[in-house]
Amino acid sequence: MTTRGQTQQFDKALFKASVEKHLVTTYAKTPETADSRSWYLAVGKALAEISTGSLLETEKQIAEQNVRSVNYLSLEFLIGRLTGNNLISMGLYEEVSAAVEELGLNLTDLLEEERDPALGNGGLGRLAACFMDSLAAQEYPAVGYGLHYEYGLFSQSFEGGHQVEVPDAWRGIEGYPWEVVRPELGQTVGLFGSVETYTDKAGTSCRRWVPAMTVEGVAWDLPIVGYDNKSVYPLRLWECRSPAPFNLARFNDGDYVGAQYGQLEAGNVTKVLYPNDNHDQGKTLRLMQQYFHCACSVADILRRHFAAGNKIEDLAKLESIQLNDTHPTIAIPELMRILIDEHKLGWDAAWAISSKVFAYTNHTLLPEALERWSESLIADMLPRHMEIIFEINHRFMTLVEEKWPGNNEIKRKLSIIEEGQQRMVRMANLCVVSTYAVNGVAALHSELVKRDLFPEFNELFPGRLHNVTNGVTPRRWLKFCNPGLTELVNEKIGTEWPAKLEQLSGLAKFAEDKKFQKRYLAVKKDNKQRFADWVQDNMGIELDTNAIFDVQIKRLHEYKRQHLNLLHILSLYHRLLNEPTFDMHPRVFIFAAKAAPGYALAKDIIFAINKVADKVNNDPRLGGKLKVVFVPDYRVSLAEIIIPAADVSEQISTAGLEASGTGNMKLALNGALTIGTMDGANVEIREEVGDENIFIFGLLVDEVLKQKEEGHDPYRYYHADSLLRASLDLLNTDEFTPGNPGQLSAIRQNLLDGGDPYLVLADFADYVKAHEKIDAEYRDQATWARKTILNTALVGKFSSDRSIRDYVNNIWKLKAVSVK
Ligand code: GPU
Repeated sequence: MTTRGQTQQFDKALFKASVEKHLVTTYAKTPETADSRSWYLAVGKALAEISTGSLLETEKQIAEQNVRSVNYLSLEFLIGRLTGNNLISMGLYEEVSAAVEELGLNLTDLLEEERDPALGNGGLGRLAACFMDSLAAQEYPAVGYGLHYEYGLFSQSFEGGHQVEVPDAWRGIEGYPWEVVRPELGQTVGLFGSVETYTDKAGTSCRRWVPAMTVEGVAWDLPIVGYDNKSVYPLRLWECRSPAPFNLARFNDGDYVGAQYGQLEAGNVTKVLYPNDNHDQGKTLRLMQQYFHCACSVADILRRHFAAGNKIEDLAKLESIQLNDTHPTIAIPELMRILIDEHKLGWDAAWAISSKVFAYTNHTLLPEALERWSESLIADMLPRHMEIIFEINHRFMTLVEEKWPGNNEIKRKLSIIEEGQQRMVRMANLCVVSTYAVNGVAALHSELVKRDLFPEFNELFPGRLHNVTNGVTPRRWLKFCNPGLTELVNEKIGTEWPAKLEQLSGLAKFAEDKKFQKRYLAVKKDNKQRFADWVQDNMGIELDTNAIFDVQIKRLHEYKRQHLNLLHILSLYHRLLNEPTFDMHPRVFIFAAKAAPGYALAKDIIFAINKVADKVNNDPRLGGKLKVVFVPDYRVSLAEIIIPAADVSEQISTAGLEASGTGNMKLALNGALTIGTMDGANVEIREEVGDENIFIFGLLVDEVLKQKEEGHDPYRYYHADSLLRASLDLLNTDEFTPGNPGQLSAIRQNLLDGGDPYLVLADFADYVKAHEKIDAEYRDQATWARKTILNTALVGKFSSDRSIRDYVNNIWKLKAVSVK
């Protein structure tokens, strides 16, 4: 692994001594008795010692310069393993590799001991992690604020093909070596209670919240190490604890268990990450998590602001707060409450600040994902916040009345409060009304936000709605995960590209170069072998690396259409067995996906793919042409070995429903060709790589809308297309569930009698055709090589460094601070 100039002072002997010291004093092992995990922990702690020093120094220098920062508020940060990545950013990969070798250890093996901190569900949480990496790499002052969940996203295993969820104690018993607790940053957070009116010293009548209980927020910092610089930014995660260890009075009364009860309840707030992706569950404890997160984070932002000697009036000049989806929206009324009730600002003065501090990113158009909280729930838990939300809405309705006099229909539509059986607070509406910038996450998505989701808001607040196309960090998603390709790229275009991904375009001129093609394909082959070995070791399935590795890795969701992929596999199975002239290049279909525990159809799809895999992987009639692998427990560290091994990237959502996608970017960067719909960032990937280097199929957004309007009739497709019919009907047999017909029929049922809500059947024929084209083009290895090289060369736009610069230039207006 090649590294850039090291950015930290490094003394090998001192480092080894530090590792051995931590092994003994922190983890109570001797070099003789230590296992691999203890060594990993000790190495992690020795490195964290270096990064924590830099974190404090960065905090100090930024505070001294008193410059504008962004605060990224997110309920999820799916950071993945830190050790390998931080070593690359610190420029210490080779040095530490050599140091641990002298201790008789192998760095690659040690890195495998780290559990992924799975503090997110999928794309939204992973984006937040890439953004923190890019902020630090480019030294734009930032703090990430999240929650210190005791349990991250569940780990997944399969029993008889069914998903089983196991709690994810990501910190282990010893704690995570990279985290450092910051007791001096603790916060107290109120909950429940009532609002009272009182008269202040000046004789003015005021409102204030009297909470019924409080909980404590404990800050844990994880280091976000800047690539090739000296900046280390905090990812600050709040843990909820009870204020006192236990109730002493009751303890002394002898009620020992009852006395600790309060403590158990407070601990529940940050006990576990809600496992829903693109879906709002509306649970009370979730609202409590959101408020706890926001209250601690806003208080910490204000603490920093005042510690640097600033006045409250200058808050919007110095701080921007980015809301990652609506999950942290309650931060808005929380800041208003503090400005009005604690700093005694009038409404207009408070609003002038607050409405210039917050900005909001929308990540979905799916109605079931748009958060709404019942008024009664908010009023109960956060009575003062509910008052403030009503006041924001009241003033907003006045604005709407001015713009569209007498138009009650528009008022009903735009109102933050949704009337009905029980009144609901629409968090997205609250965000659009109360922020200075709203953005979608890909060009198409942002257009749809303007056109379909918030058209009137766009008229009312011209210029507020933006686009910032998502991106991914090239450090983790090329340099770290694909060392073979990294070396090849370095040789051709130098070593600056991990910080300047546009430079990859310099590879385009080698796309036709036979020697380069051979080496590029050899790297791909090695990566396929690395993954095939993993599958052999962990799943006992043998894979042929000459086959096309066709990859769909993402959360399991109907709109992402893993079942369309499955139907295509069934069609190949059917043709191999029934069409004597049918031939295909060997194909391995690779899936990885978690389903939300309560999402029945998603779990049915996992079960069906697993059952089909069992059969086709062991059916001699198929001549080894068809393999299906469902890799359990999808997570960042698995993506790091699947992505470099992929030939084909499945991005097949119903047009208009995938806001952006980011896996599509990682896969193209690593040389997989996309088969995809005109959805999300696929549209922009096509623009960059050219129509001949991507396989686009399916209905366009407006065709989808039209078909839904006119009434989509799945049976029309079923009767007209015999291949589709044969594929669907296989789900009703016991072909894959011997002796148990009907075990897979829920999917068929949903597609035929359930109305096929995601238009799987409408896109099937075109999808099959696109796959036939892939098959033909893969057989011509020179053509394939050119296309895959051009994919790597032409996706430089999708670096999260560029996304962050877009935010900085158009929304946050930050200046970089170079830490000395
Ligand atoms: N996304 Br809302 C999630 O991963 N989870 C969510 O709850 C919501 C959105 C994703 C989008 O589905 C995906 O298209 C996008 O690339 C990603 O957020 C980051 O913007």
